[in-house]
Amino acid sequence: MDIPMTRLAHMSDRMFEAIDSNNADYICWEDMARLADTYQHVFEVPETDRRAQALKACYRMYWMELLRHAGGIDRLDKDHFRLGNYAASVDTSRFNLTDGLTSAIFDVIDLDATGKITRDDFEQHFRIWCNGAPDSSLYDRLDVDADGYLTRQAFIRAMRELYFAANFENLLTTAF
Ligand SMILES: [Ca+2]
Ligand SMILES: [Ca+2]
Repeated sequence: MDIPMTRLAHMSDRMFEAIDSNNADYICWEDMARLADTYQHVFEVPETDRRAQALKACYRMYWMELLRHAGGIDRLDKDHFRLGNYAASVDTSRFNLTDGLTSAIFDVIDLDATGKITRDDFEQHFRIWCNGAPDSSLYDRLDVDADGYLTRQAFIRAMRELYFAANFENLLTTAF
């Protein structure tokens, strides 16, 4: 399948680089599991907390979906990862991949269960994926009502658009 260099492909490649933390040029389940562990560590979620377990279970489902779409292999290089993400994103027959995973991530970030995450929470999340803090204007744009918090819905919507928007800037201004 020939996949155009869409926003999703771009995000997939950035994700691949973050997940492939030992620069092996392929990722396996252990790499994905380590990512879930990183969330647990960064947000200081106890091992026994249901939300930490749910996040790992979601990553496991995500991994199984990627393998299913990539076809009979148990590790993924960057192209297969991109193909898997693309196929999984258009196939809603199993579960809504990004929303389910994003919601599990939100639960871990929102450890005090207020239903909202702060700028600090958001920036810690961002650092798991990127070197350094995000441009502070990103949070300002996501926190449309400027109350200092992102709700679950706003967070899920923001992640959805980061993945799928061909033109993230334009969509941000029209979607909220
Ligand atoms: Ca909170
Ligand atoms: Ca807000």
